[in-house]
Amino acid sequence: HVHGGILYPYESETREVKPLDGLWTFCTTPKDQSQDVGFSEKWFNLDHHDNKMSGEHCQLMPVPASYNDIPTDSSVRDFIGWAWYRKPLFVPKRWSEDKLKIFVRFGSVHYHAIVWMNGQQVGEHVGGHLPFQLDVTSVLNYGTANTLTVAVNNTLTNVTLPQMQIHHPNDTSRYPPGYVTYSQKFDFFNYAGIHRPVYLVALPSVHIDDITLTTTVNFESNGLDRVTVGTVQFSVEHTFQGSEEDVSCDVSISTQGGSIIHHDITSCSSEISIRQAKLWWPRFSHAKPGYLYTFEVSLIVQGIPVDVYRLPFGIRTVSWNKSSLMINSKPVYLRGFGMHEDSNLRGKGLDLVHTVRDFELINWLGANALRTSHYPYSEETMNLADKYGILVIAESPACTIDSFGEEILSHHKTVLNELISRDKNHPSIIAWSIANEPYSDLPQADHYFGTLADLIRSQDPTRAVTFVSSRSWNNDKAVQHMDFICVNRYAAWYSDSGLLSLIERQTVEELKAWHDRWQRPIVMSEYGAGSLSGFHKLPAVMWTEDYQVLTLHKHFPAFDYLRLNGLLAGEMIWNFADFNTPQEYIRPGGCMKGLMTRERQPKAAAHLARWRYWKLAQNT
Ligand code: GCB
Repeated sequence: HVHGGILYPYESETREVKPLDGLWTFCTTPKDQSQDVGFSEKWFNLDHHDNKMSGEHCQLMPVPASYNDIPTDSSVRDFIGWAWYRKPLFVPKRWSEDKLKIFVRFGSVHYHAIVWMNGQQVGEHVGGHLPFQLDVTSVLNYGTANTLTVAVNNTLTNVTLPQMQIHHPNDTSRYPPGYVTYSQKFDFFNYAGIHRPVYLVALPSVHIDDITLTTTVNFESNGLDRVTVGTVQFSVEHTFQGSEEDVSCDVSISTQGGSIIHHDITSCSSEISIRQAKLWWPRFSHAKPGYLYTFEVSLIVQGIPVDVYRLPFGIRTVSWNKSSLMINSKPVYLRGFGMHEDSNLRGKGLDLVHTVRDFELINWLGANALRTSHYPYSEETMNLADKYGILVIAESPACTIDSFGEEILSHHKTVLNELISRDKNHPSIIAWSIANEPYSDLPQADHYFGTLADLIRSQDPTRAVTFVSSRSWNNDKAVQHMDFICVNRYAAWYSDSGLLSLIERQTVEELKAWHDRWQRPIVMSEYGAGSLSGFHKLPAVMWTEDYQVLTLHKHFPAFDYLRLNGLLAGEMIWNFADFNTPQEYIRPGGCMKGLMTRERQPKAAAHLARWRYWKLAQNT
């Protein structure tokens, strides 16, 4: 059902975008009814006089947002199954007169979504973190009212990403008959709903369907000067059915300031050289963000311009050797953190206040990198990473997977294809992470990760392939397929709890062993300690801000030793901010390893990280 390309819905003179965000009707399946009731009673059908999407199980719900934390009732917070959304909308009459193609586009819906327009099913999508768009041209009522209905199921299983287990306890002395419980291995709350913006997108019937841009950088000598030459290879896909000879592309490139530095009418797959190119990287300080050009293309069919799209892009290359990652052939040392899309009340719903605040804080901290742990983040986040000049390890939603059968493998391939197709043009993304902390010591992990690494390389040979291991350097079966290796370790927290004095020795030994065995760049992708904001004790104990500060501080000499000996390519703190998790006795209301509180204010450790990262910024 997913349409070919999935370009970001920018408006242009030929493209109209109508946001559908706002308050929608929202209903969970009533507790005493079967999960199928919405389908058997046809809640999507408008002809019903007794519209079932009203009553006690229904309310108004903001979109985008997770539905879980907005009502005061734990039955919505903990709801598992089919939830229903509905929104009335109008479509102008001129949209039918202009013979447009109309799509409804969802930034993401967690997890399984089925979509109806005016009672007709128009498609579905499985996977909670990536966009999809469905053609609704033939089912819309032009010049009058329409109804959009979405059924969303957040049930996760052994063949979803991430995975979750369903239990049917049969001890009736403790559980009522038919009782079901769920357990998940991944450490973040399974927020659900329509998480990202929803748009109607009106495109010309023949339109630009996809654009792929890749860049290379060369240095030419020009007498005494060295001239930077950026090359942009582009390929523009379109929906014209006739002969390719009738199609051309009017392409221009403009600078950040808006001056046009290249203009040509060419074939839709070609190459452009930019002399004295401004590279996207490095950014010298937080005042100088990543440099973005604009690629503008007008699709010309039989001599007539039909569609215009503008794509921001940066010129840079990514490479690696056995000890370093390199941008534009220069080693770069990553200093950053893993993050989460998570905030108070909104859950995983996109909130641009939070998204921009996060990037302001990333700058304040002096970080240069982040990992989209443990799933693809919003397109808006990726656009901001490009603008702020932050390096991104983009992760697929495979967190802590422990079975590697053909069904999950095939879904994992689909997800990686969708991720690469969405994000391939972002200069910020330097690597694709296949998974976080899988059971990669199992023998099946070899075939599973080998297959996925090959798939990624065939789709995108311009970036590195990695994954995040919590296994050991001598039993991990996935690592052999990677270009660089991410390792998570919690010295003095999950192991040798409270024993801060062991951190330096253990960190050096551990990371050195990985490098010695595999001879690839190593990134410490998680380390840290939980702290309750405002809780202090001296001498420090676990859960105090003081202990978190010392935990980070004790790692720094180890990192410096490794870095200066070519054994470490980056350090990433777990986590940027506190975030919500399932209820567990090791989680006092969430994972508290944030440098920031969940409200995005600094804890003591944030000041230490800031001091460290700005110092590294000067020395590396
Ligand atoms: C990990 C996981 C991360 C958890 C973290 C923790 O290893 O990758 O998802 O949040 O540990 O704090 O337990």
